[in-house]
Amino acid sequence: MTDADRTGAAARRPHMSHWGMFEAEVADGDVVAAHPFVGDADPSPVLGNIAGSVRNKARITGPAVRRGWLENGPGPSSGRGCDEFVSVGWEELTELLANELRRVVERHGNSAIYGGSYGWASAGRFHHAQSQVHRFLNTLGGYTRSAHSYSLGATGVVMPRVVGTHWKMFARSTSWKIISEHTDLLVCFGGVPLKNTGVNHGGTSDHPTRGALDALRQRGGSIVSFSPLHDDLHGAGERHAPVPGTDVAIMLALGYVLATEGLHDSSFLDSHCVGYDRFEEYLLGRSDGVPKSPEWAEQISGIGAAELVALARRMAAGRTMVTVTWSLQRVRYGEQAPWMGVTLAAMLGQIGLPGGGFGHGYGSMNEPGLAPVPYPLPTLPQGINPVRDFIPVSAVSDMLLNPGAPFDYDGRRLTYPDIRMVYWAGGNPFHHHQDIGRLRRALARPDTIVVHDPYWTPMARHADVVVPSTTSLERADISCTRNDPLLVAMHAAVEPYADSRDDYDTFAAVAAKLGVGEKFTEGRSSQQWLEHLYGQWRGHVLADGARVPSFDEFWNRGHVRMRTEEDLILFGDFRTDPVNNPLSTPSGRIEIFSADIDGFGYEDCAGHPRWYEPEEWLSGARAQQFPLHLIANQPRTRLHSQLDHGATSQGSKIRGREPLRIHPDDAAGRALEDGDVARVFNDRGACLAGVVIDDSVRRGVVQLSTGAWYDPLDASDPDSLCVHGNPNVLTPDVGTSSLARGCTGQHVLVEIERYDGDLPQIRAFDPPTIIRRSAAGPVRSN
Ligand SMILES: Nc1nc2c(c(=O)[nH]1)N[C@H]1C(S)=C(S)[C@@H](COP(=O)(O)OP(=O)(O)OC[C@H]3O[C@@H](n4cnc5c(=O)[nH]c(N)nc54)[C@H](O)[C@@H]3O)O[C@H]1N2
Ligand SMILES: Nc1nc2c(c(=O)[nH]1)N[C@H]1C(S)=C(S)[C@@H](COP(=O)(O)OP(=O)(O)OC[C@H]3O[C@@H](n4cnc5c(=O)[nH]c(N)nc54)[C@H](O)[C@@H]3O)O[C@H]1N2
Ligand SMILES: [Mo]
Repeated sequence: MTDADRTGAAARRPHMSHWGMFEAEVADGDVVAAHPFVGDADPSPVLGNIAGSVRNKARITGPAVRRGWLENGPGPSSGRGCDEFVSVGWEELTELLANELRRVVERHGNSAIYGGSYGWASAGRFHHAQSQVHRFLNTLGGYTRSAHSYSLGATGVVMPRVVGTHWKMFARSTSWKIISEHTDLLVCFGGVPLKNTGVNHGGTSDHPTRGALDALRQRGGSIVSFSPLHDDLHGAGERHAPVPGTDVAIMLALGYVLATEGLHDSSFLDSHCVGYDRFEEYLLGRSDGVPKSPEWAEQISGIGAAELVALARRMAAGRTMVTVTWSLQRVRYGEQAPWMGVTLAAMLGQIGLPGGGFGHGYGSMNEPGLAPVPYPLPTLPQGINPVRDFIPVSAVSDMLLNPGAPFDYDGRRLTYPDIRMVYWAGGNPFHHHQDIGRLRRALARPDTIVVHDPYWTPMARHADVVVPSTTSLERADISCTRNDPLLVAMHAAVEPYADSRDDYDTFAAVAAKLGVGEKFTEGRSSQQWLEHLYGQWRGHVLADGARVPSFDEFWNRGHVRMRTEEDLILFGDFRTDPVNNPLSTPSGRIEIFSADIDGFGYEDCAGHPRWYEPEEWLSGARAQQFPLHLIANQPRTRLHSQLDHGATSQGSKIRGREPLRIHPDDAAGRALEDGDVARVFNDRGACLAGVVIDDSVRRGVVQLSTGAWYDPLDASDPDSLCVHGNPNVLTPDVGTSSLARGCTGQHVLVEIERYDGDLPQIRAFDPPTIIRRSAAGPVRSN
């Protein structure tokens, strides 16, 4: 590629973000507008954050090392997050990184490196930061890894045991086309929030959800939504606002009506499921003396018993799809909601029929409902990790705080390794992890923390070695996902900013210092890798009999269109012939009762779905002290913490703070007015947020989305007030259950009061103090 190609001689270049395909308009070395792809039916407003993101003040301008680490050497330190940084050159940085990696591996072994490095980074198959860091660490002999995701921690472990898979539920879900043509009644737990369908991991060229829901209604179908937020469903529909965290009780009551009125499909339960009898003992109260009746569920959820009876009858009368958003499993006992959702759909007997059955994640991401492509994706090989140690991803603080301690996971007893080095590229634990005070204490433990990021995120500030990465806008890549017809040429829009580098080039240089450069690069430049990965992928498509352009043709045209499977029905083959198309469960069928899970003997996850009272809920003891239920859901105005400084995200802030929505009655009781700043607190921490009074939020519930950059008033205090509104200073770091130990960030109890003190400045986007060495001695800047 020539320099002219890299800087973008043409005014607009095709590019891809996790929230949609666009053309980048460039002026003065930055992207000044992101114009949505013409083929996108409903582009995401999050595109508005891209303008100005390259030359933003929060960018890391060059390699930097924490002063305390540079002066005292590796070791535990509470200076992380408040120390100054020293600016170093690339050669010095490469040398420091290589020496420290060598020291840790030689003295403590590869399992002492935590390389889980969770995070979304950017779209693009080759420069994908997680693939790069994993390949790099594997080249050095491996690392302690992480399993599953913050998105689907509970689902990822429980659903393979129930239906034999977790990813097929979204990647091979019943398509929107089939739903809009066949579904009579869509019953959605968690709604179908359009704000979330803007996003897809790896990118997306179209957003069809809004259109599909409208088409379903036009055909005469109807939608019933359960959510504490009115706007989790767009357009007409029947809305119920339950007490948060009580969906399993509601689903049990719906099942109870089906069972007691003989509306359940016994023959489907016999032919395609195991363990219904065992579950029914519990449902009817024969095993525990408590019938899960609509009256029982009304006490728990606040939804009227008569309404539940009527809904259960309607569900049995037509073609019904039961959907559960991912948020419902990102809570304590999160394994239960998807398991009970499948069980309810199995009782209706429509799993595998057009427009009926079960869905998981409609409205959580764009992917569910989109037709899959039949080809493998171009993928950077990650090599082999010989280290056996791993943790469930959200156990990162547990691991760092408890080296050598045993823990339960999915029927196994594992041990936390003793981590000396934490290596992160493409994620932000201060965004994704719960109980930030505890996280900060955990991050004080290892000898060395390395972070690659384009921006001075709170995680970069807590690092010892800070590596400035390019953003995707500064490099060429290929993007595609398993549920989008387009393979897209991501042209570089601008030159790399300041002294930043592609992660690939950093890893290649450190690998070379350690004598394994060739093993890491296989002798290819980035451009050669793109052509190589394209060539491999092209081979699969050619074998399928389709025409595929050469790399150069593809690059000039901007994208290639692939075949997709439009009429997919989740578990359709299994329904037609369960003997020849069994599920990958021990029985080959849907496991309403799992003998394996039952055999683990966990107190917090039994052998069939059941109701557990969570700690963080409005009817529990904790609510006496903290009487509001905070929903920490995904932000409407950005992806996670990414580009929180962008125009769409900043446009929603109130006096610089993240907006918090509260019902008028709850606001009145606390003398809060629209536009006030409030202190949100519990016994774990506190943050400031901007008050938005809104009756689309249920009484007793407040909503504060994730993603405001952590901004401690006193950076040296792990429990400091966050002045910007990061809800993870409040959330519990407990794990869904002993089965999955998934993330529980969605729910937390809090109290709120008006904040009348002087408003602290927002400093989250200001770089830390950086000492630049000069011949005359150190010079401070920030
Ligand atoms: N309370 C609460 N917490 C939650 C959730 C919740 O519901 N409630 N949801 C959880 C969920 S589902 C998720 S997925 C997580 C998301 O958590 P993360 O994925 O960790 O969040 P992001 O903000 O996307 O972090 C990505 C980081 O990668 C950086 N980056 C982008 N491109 C590149 C690149 O090319 N190279 C490098 N080196 N870095 C790059 C970005 O600047 C950013 O800092 O949050 C979880 N946290
Ligand atoms: N705009 C935008 N879209 C995104 C993301 C983003 O950061 N920004 N992140 C993406 C990622 S990584 C993921 S994993 C998905 C996550 O997808 P989800 O986890 O499904 O998304 P959330 O927005 O956290 O939650 C969906 C809705 O569930 C509702 N809800 C919460 N608790 C309860 C409850 O107890 N009962 C009921 N009935 N409803 C409840 C909330 O009101 C919320 O709006 O979103 C993706 N989409
Ligand atoms: Mo996620």
